[in-house]
Amino acid sequence: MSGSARYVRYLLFAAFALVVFFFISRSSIPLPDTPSIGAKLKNPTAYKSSTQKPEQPDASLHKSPQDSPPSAGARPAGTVNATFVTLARNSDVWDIARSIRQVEDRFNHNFHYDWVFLNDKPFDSTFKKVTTSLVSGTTHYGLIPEEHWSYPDWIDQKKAEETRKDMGERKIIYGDSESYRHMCRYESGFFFRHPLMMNYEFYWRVEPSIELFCDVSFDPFRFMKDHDKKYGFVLSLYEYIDTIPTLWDSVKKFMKNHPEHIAEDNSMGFLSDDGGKNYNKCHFWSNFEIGSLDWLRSDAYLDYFDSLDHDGGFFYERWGDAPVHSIAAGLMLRKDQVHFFNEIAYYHVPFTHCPTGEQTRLDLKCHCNPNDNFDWKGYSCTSRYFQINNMERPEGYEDET
Ligand SMILES: Nc1nc2c(ncn2[C@@H]2O[C@H](COP(=O)(O)OP(=O)(O)O)[C@@H](O)[C@H]2O)c(=O)[nH]1
Ligand SMILES: *[C@@H]1O[C@H](CO)[C@@H](O)[C@H](O)[C@H]1NC(C)=O
Ligand SMILES: [Mg+2]
Repeated sequence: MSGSARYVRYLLFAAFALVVFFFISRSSIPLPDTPSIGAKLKNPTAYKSSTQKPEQPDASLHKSPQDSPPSAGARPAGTVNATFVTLARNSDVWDIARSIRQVEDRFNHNFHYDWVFLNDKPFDSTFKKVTTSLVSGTTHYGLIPEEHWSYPDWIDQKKAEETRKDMGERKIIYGDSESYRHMCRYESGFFFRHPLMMNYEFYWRVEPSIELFCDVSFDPFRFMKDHDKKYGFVLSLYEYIDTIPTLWDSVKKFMKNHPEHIAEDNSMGFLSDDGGKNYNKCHFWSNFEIGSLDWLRSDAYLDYFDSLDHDGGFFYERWGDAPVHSIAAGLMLRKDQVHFFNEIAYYHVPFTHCPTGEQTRLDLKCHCNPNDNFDWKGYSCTSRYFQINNMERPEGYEDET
C-alpha cells in the first residue's frame, strides 16, 4: 500500500470515528418532554419535567484558556440558593437571548446560577433550545397555572373592559391591553409562588432586551444574604399617575387593617413627602430586581397583595408591579433592607444606570457613557433614596435635591 493510500484510509477512519463519537454524545442528551397543559396543571411537580441541562461540549475541543465551564448546576463554593427568573412569550426568544448573553458574559459564566422561565403558554422547542444553550446554569421552563393569569371572581369583567377602552382612547401606555394587566398582576402576586420558584430563596429578574454595561465582579445574591437585604434595585423613577389613581388609597386601607406588617424603620420618606397622606409616585423600576423570595412569600407581603388584588386596580386601572413591589418594600422592610446596586450597570429602554466613579467603571470594564446615567436627573427618585438613607451623593452631585 502506498503512503498516500494509507493516509486516505487513516483520514477516512478518523472521520468515521468522529461521526460515531458525535452520534453517541448527542444521543445521550435527553430530549425535552412536553406533557400536555392539562397534565401539567393537574400535577404541579410535572413542571419540573421540562428542566434541561445545557449540553456540555467535549472539553478538549472547546477549551478556552480562561474559562472551562463546569457541568450545569455545578456552582462554585459560596453561591447561594438563588435563580434568575424571566417571564416571557415564545416571540421574545431573540430579545431574551441578547439579555442572557450579557448576563452570562458579565456575571453568570463564573457562577452558573439557574434560570427559570415562566410563560402563560407552553414554551416552544426553539425557545428552550436557544435559552438552554446560552445559560451556564440549569434552565427550567414553567407554565403559569390559569388561575394565576385570569380574572378573579370578584372582578366585574364588563367594567374592566370599559376601563381598557377608556384608557386606550386616552392614549395611556398599555392602557388598552388585557395581557399587560395579567402580566403586572402575575409579577405582583404570583411568580414567586410558582412551583419552580419554591426551590429558591433569592431571584434576579431579567427582561428581554436589557443590557449590562459592566462586569459584575461579586455575587449580588451572596451580598443580599450576608447583609440581610430583601430588595435590590438600580433605577427608580416617578410612576405615570393615570395608571394608579387609587393605588395609594388601597395601600392606606391595608396599612390601617394591618399595622402589624408595617416596619418600624421603613422608607415612607421615599414614597411620600407628607408622612404618608399622599404618594409621591416614586418607585423602583422592577424590570431589574434582585430580591428575597422568602420575603415575597411572607404573610406580610401576601396579605398586602391580597388586599390590593381585592380592590381591583390591576383591572379597573392598570397598576404596575413596579409601584406594587416598591410600596411593599418601602413600608414592610426596614430601610437598610432595601439596597441600591451602584456597581450593576443596566439599561432597559429608555433608561440607563451607569455607575458613578470613574475608577469603578474602569475596574469593571464598563462600556456605558457616564453622561447617560439617569440617577441624578430630574425624573429619577434615587436622590430621595440617598436622602432618607443618609448616603453620601457621588462627587459632582453633592448639591442635587
Ligand atoms: N408570557 C408572557 N410574558 C409577557 C406577556 N406580556 C409581557 N410579558 C413579559 O413581561 C415582562 C414585561 O413586559 P414588557 O413588554 O417588557 O413590558 P415593559 O417593560 O413594561 O414595556 C417581559 O419579561 C415580557 O417578556 C404575556 O402576555 N405573556
Ligand atoms: C432553597 O430555598 C427554598 C425556599 O426557602 C427552600 O425550601 C430549600 O430547601 C432551599 N434549598 C437549599 C438547598 O437550601
Ligand atoms: Mg420590558
